[in-house]
Parts: sequence; C-alpha cells; structure tokens
Amino acid sequence: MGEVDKSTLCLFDVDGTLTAARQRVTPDMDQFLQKLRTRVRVGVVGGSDLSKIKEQLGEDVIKKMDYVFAENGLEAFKGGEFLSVQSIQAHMGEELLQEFINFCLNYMAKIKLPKKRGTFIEFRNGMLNVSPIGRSCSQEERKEFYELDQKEKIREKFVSVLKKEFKGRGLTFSIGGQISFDVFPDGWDKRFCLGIVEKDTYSTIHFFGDKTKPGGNDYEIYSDPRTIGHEVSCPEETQRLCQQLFFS
Ligand code: M1P
Repeated sequence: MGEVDKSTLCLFDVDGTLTAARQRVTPDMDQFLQKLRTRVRVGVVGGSDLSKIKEQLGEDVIKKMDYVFAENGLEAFKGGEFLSVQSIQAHMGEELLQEFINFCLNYMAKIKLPKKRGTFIEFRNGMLNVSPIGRSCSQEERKEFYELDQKEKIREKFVSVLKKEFKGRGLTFSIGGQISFDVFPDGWDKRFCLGIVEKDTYSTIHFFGDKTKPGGNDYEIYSDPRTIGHEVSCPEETQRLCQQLFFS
C-alpha cells in the first residue's frame, strides 16, 4: 500500500456526490472514503448544517474525516476538533436580516402549492435556508415539490425576485437541494472553506460536486482556480472517478 500524500486534499460535496439527496451514505461509500484516506487527505463541504451532515455521514463524521465543513465551511472541524464558526446575524445586522425574513415570509404567503408544511425559514449559523413547502415535509412530499419545481421553477422565480429586491445588499443565493435555497453573505459560498485550508498549504486540492453549473451551490468552488474541479452525477460516479485518480 502506498503512503498518504499529505500535500493533496480531496473535498467532497455531500448531497448527490457522496450520498443520494438527503439520504444516508451507503456502507460501501463509507468504506471507500476511509480507504481514500490512506492515499490523500479527505474533507467534506456541505451546504447543510452539521446535524444534517451527521444524519447522512454518521454521528462520528468529524472523527472520520480530515475536515468537515458544514454550511459551506461556516462551521469548520479539522482532525476531529472544532475549528471555527461564523454568525450571520452579526455579519448582516438585525435590520437587514428582518427586512429579508419579512419579505420572504410575505412572498411565500402569496404562493399556492399543492402542499405546505412547516419551517419555511431555517436559521443557521452562517446562512438562512428558505423552503416554500417547508422543511418539515415528508420524503414523499419533498419529491412531489421537487418535481413540480422542475416544471414551474418556483425556487428560481423566488430567487430572481429576491435578487432584484435585495440588489447591492451583499447577499448571495444558491439553489443546492430539492425543496429550498440558501442565502448567505457574498463570499460565504463553498469557497469559504478554501480560505481555511489555505493555512495547511496543500499543493493540490480536488473538489467533487454535482451542482457545478452557474447558480448551483458547487459552482464557485468547482470553478475556483485553487481547485481542480470534478463534476459528478451520482455517488457511484464519484467513487469510480476517485478509484481511477488515486488507485490506478
Ligand atoms: O446540500 C445541498 C442542500 O441540501 C439541503 O437542501 P434541500 O433540503 O432543499 O434538499 C439543504 O440543507 C441546503 O441548505 C443544502 O444547500
């Protein structure tokens, strides 16, 4: 078995790249990631918050990866230890935050959907997650919304209204998953984690993600000159690609 290349880091998006959307990692992928750690350093960078990343990759994910970047790296862990956390309210200020939340609630109150559930805005450390159907919907309802959204572009339309309304106010919008979109200060996309790993002077950083097109939440880090970006369409492809790159 070869030695660990400590100058190479592989960063992985979670949903659609290591797992199916919002699902648990398969035992096979879980094992593969540990095997990969015998070759290179491995980190995950998810748009979701830490509790969701733990649900998907396991309670012990922080201990099992070299880096865990939740909320794009706004909450960061390295070598099993807590590193740093950002606060969106401190950054945005209460005035803008409330103006934004009120606008979203008002907009959502006016749209009619086949189903609406609860938790329309989830307040996270470094971002707001806005969901027209509500985050407490069931898996079935999630699927139904996603299919409708693909046809009717509910999230795209919502985001374009917000972009106009809050132009020049320092906010970025990103459609990453199936039922919601993320909102965060400019620059707090997945590239945020690159600023953290910069201190560890890697010579090569690979990034693997599925939402790599403009508007997707992997786009910025995928196209950043500091990374070698890889677009994948499912976890199986991620595994195949890593097998080729690091084990042949
Ligand atoms: O990781 C991608 C996205 O996953 C979830 O999206 P959804 O619930 O809409 O499928 C959210 O956690 C979102 O913040 C995240 O970007």
